[in-house]
Order: sequence, then structure tokens, then C-alpha cells
Amino acid sequence: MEALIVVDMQKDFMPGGALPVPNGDRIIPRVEEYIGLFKERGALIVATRDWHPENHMSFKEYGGIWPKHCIQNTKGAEFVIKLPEDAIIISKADKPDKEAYSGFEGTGLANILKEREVKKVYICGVATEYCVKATALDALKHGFEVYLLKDAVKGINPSDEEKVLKELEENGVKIATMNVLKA
Ligand code: VGL
Ligand code: ZN
Repeated sequence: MEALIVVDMQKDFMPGGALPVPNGDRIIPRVEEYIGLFKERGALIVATRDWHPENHMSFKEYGGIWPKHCIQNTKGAEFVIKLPEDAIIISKADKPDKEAYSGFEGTGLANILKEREVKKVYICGVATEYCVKATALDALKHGFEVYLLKDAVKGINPSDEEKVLKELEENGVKIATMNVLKA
């Protein structure tokens, strides 16, 4: 079984949002194309979301480094992509005193995937050097075969992109694109 993991495609991470990823909106069509492709392949579709309480420790006001973003049940936390009815939504960093960049951290995602006999995971979304990277590395630790969908990720700092992809590859993540998957 395969799973597509769409990381944090939420309003606050898009241009105009509270913690924007430059050009983050440009990958929306490609992410939706991947959702369609993986649905056709019978894969599990997982969408993670940053889901912070109003007083989250990652916010500057509470000693963290980020402006307030993705607060539970607000507009900024809404998905910007269309998801199928049966998509699995994974909410992370939802307690005031714990940060979680990875979709596997404190969410039970590894067990959900293992119960469904998922072996390969394909990862896209934002931000490349934070939540995408942490999710990919955790997926490796949990023993999955991991593919990063290079044409459907964006970073907060675009100049870090090459470095991050190289680091992921060195750790065993495979890089894929739409051309390769459709071939
Ligand atoms: C993220 C910074 C803070 C992310 C989440 O989704 O990459 N980055 N919270
Ligand atoms: Zn966050």
C-alpha cells in the first residue's frame, strides 16, 4: 500500500497568511494533481495540518520564534487544497507546551499507516526545511520507503532548498516528480 502525505497546505502558510511561504500557492495545482493521481492508484491520502492553540509555545509571545499561525478553528488554519472525503486528517502541535514539525510526532500516524500496510510514502507540501523535512526523516525512522515530491514542495527560505533535498537524499529519501511517476 502507498500513502500520499500532504504537509500543512494551510492558508497561513500561503502568501498573505500569517507565516507565508514565498510562492507557496504555486504548488497548489500540482499538489491537487498528485492527490488525483494517488487516488487513482488506490493510495491512502493523508493531510497534516499545523493546529496550534492560541497560546502555543512556538509563538513569539510565548518564547518561540514564529508569529501566531494556524490557530485551531480559525481561517488561517484552513486547508487551501481540495481533499477527498476519505482523506485522513492529522492535526499536530495541538498542545500549548509542545512543538511538532513532523506529522508523525504525537499523532499516531505511524500506527495508522502500519495498520493499513503502507510501505511507501510520498511527501509534498510546505515548508520544505521545517515540516516537510521533519516528516520525511520521521517516515524513514519508522521504516517506510520515502519519496519526496520535488515539484510539489516549497520552503520558507528558497535558498535552503537544494541543501535540504541533498540532506534528505543522504539520509535515504528518494526524489520523485510527476514525470517520473506518470511514466
Ligand atoms: C511550519 C513553522 C512553524 C511548517 C509549522 O509547516 O513547516 N513551519 N510551524
Ligand atoms: Zn507551527
